[in-house]
Amino acid sequence: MLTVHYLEKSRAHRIVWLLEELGLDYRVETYRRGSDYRAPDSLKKVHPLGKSPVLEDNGLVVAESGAILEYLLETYGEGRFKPTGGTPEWVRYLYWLHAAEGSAMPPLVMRLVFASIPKRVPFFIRPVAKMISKGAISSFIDPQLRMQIDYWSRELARGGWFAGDHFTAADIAMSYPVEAALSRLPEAKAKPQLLAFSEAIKARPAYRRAEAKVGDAAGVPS
Ligand SMILES: N[C@@H](CCC(=O)N[C@@H](CS)C(=O)NCC(=O)O)C(=O)O
Repeated sequence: MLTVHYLEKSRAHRIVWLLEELGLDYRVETYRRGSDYRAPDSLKKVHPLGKSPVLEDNGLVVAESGAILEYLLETYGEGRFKPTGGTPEWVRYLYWLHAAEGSAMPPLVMRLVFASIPKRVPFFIRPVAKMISKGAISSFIDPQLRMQIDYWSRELARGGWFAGDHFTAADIAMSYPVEAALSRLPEAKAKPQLLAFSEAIKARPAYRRAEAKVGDAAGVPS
């Protein structure tokens, strides 16, 4: 039996979505975030880092979104949702499958952390904390993110999907950064390609089934 360890409002949505695209049977174990937005300690019993997603497949434990997506395609994909090896589309697919966590998510997480700092410090240092947080976001993080969303938009303009003309697991990987950017960065909403991508993924029946399966645990932190 396949089990997805699913932290609410997290990257784990991508795994449930791929399982739905593949038409596999699976169960979802849902974890709630604490008031500090962290995962509960019980996730550390599943994997030492206590992060989500984690996939269990008959006793085998696989962590890290990209590794789980690759594992599922390799084990159950029968060639679906990835371009033929050695083609230019396959090279783009590899890039986006890994860029999602390697390049896209770090500044988005950094933005969320810096934006939350003023709320977490004693009130008398809040004005200074606000200044530092705003400074880091406007001088370092947002310029990086703007560069990224420009690049994502240009790539999507080539064929509608990240690896070209066809939907692949690279689109599943990039869905989380795209949705996070749309909810955290006002400039992202001005990018027609990102809005079209967001609409196109949500129109997929498997995406909607994945949302229905996890109920109120779906979504991204904003
Ligand atoms: N690169 C990892 C990131 C895992 C990760 O940071 N997951 C977040 C959920 S979006 C998490 O578990 N956060 C809770 C915590 O760190 O306590 C992956 O893609 O699997």
